[in-house]
Amino acid sequence: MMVRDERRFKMADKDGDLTATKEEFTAFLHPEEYEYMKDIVVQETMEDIDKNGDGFIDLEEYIGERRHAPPPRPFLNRKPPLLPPRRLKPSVPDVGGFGVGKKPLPDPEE
Ligand SMILES: [Ca+2]
Ligand SMILES: [Ca+2]
Repeated sequence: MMVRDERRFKMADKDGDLTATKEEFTAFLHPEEYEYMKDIVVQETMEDIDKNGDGFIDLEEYIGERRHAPPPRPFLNRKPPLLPPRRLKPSVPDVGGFGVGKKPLPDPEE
């Protein structure tokens, strides 16, 4: 898991200075929302499903993944507050994270 986080962090760190800007950190947390992070999303998802590590997902691995995977439990995911959970499974539609963090803030300047 540490290796994966490090790899993903480096992918999100566009300028390679090993320091995450707000945008880079957002890309790290929500790689599926960033085009340049798509490869790592696919790679991580495949690694999750590809149990025997042959680089391919066969039907059994795919079905087994779906059968044994626990249902999405947003509050069980490691996440910072006010952000919806990471969704790495492409087959799971984004349900909007219950609107967490999506509520528009009132702008006192306007
Ligand atoms: Ca950076
Ligand atoms: Ca396999």
